[in-house]
Amino acid sequence: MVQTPIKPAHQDSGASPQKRSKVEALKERSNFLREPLATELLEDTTHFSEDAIQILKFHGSYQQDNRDNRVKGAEKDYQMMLRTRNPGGFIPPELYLTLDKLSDEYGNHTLRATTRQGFQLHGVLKKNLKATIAAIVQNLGSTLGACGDINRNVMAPPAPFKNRPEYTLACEYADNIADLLRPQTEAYYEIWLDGEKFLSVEEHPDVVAARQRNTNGTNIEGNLEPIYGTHYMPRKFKIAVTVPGDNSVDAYTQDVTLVVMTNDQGELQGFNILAGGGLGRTHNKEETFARTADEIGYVDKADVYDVMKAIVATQRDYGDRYNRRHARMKYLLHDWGVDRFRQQVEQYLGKPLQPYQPLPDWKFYDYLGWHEQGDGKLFVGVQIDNGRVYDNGTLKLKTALREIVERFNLPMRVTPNQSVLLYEIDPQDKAAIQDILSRNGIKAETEIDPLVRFAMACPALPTCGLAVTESERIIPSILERLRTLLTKLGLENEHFVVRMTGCPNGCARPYMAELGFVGSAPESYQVWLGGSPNQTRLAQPFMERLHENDIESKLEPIFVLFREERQAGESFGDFCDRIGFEAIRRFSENYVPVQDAVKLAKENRHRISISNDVYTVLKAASDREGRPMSQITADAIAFYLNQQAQSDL
Ligand code: SRM
Ligand code: SF4
Repeated sequence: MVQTPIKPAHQDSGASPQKRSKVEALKERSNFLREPLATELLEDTTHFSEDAIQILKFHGSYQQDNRDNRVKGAEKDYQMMLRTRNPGGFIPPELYLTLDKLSDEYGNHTLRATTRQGFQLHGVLKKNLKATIAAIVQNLGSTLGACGDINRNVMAPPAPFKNRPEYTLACEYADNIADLLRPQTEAYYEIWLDGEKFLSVEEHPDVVAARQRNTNGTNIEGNLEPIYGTHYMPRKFKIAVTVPGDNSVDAYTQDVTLVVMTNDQGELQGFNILAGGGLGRTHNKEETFARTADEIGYVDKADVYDVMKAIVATQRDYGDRYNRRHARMKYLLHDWGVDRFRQQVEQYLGKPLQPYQPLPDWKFYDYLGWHEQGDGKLFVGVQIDNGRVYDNGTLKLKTALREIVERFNLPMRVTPNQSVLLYEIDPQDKAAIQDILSRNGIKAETEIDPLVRFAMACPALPTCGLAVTESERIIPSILERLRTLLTKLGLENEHFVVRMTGCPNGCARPYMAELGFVGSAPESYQVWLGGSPNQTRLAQPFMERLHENDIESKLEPIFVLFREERQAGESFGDFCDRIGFEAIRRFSENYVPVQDAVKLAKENRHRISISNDVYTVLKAASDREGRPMSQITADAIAFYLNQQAQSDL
């Protein structure tokens, strides 16, 4: 067996010599992702061993337990989570209907749209795992490489515009790059499909040729996995392909983002490259951090697969295989700097990268609601709160999506914001589809509180083994409380990007939010402020532990300062970034809460009479500003007295 040439991390980073991480040895012993998984799958047990769990991840599944059902001394309620790999979020109708059915047959009756445009099934028992994966693959899906130390689901803007070639190109290249970096081992088909190989579409010939081409050591000669080698990647690896100006994919958070560059005729010329983004971190471990990607350069279209291989080879050969906390490519970029990273990529590529080309400003799009597709057909974006597809009282999202896909045979694209777009809609079917949505309680995008619309939360409890706090289950009530608070402060029309996670791993990308909540202790969150509405700037940690009971009292002063000192049109995140945490802290320390101010005013109250006209004006001002009439009166009198004092001078 030809081994991956692993360069010891300590030779590059100056760290002290140490042992390669345990997962490296497991990958090496696994016989290309087979063992001990294949053997343990045949055993009549409820769960896999620690070693098998690591290999299982490469097949798109995590072993979990329902944490709500933990009982001291009893075996955990083991269950598997499955994640699909579907580049650009593409889900053909037969796959959606299969997932929907599997969730009822083997899962917990819900589906979950993820932040990387996939679907997850939760609650699958070990004994049903094979049947579940087999059904997914037989219905044009896959879970191979959705998790594990490997290229993950490749993202692309979900909008299915047919008259904007750059969008079609982004999806096409997301597909092709996913194919290029697909593991070549047959283990997946052997284990889950008894050796039967299903491939939904033929690979593009350029992809096949690029995979075999060994430019300057990008391939491991003689290895079954020419690009990855025996040890696959040091850690997970994430790629997005987008179009200029469309930041629906959170371009700065990926290991690599390619930006499709076209000429005025819409013909593909090449790709801008961003690299080195990543969000996972650990509380109180300063050496771990969220990082935004750097602009690396530009390549002509002919070089796109080779440059992707060059970047992968750089991380494969120089990424840290000793310390998994330091193994993501962002740390290589951080430790080396952009110039050294670029030089290494150029060495594998065999030519220099060209300068990064100017781009328009980035914007975030969620594509909810009805849109023209550009070829006479329509698409509709349907909001899924925090990605959870289920029937809940009068909101019957699961029923609605099933009925629409079943009746109209529509494909969908999962969005990077945990929602879905149904497309290829004949305009004559619009009314019937809208009727199904309305009948099942699904709000039009204009009826959704924008705080809710632009928010995201990770699954956290009860399925995620790493969760410290609630996230998906608590965020609806937190958003409601934020809305009430904002309304009380006269900011009822305000909204900003809120993202929440149950731990610092960053699955709902909270570090790019304008207001991020990151689980830091039971019922408490680290608060991040200052991200931008278009997700181009990293937020910063403002508060280490905010207990969920203290949300109003701690955030009220920040919102009041925002109300008083924002510039025209300035967003909450931009405001926090401009004014700085020092100013926010100073203001918060001296702040008298609105309720207390009212109480104080009541205690020292003396009655005066005013005319009906003045009362009407005062009342209108109070409604408009969301402040008590007593406060406005006090301000007006203070202003008057101040003017008098000035004129007396
Ligand atoms: Fe994630 C681990 C869920 C996107 C960073 N993530 C996990 C696990 C599998 C927990 C575990 O290891 O046991 C979570 C399963 C929870 C559950 O019950 O389902 C989990 N991650 C998710 C999803 C489902 C969150 C969501 O709300 O949709 C997302 C699945 C995406 C997909 O379809 O592939 C998801 N995870 C992300 C993202 C965002 C992204 O990729 O755009 C990040 C931050 C970006 C990044 O990778 O830097 C992310 N997840 C992590 C990390 C920290 C990685 C690191 O570099 O330190 C972990 C833990 C780990 O890998 O050790 C993790
Ligand atoms: Fe689990 Fe943490 Fe990811 Fe949330 S952010 S899903 S708690 S790993």
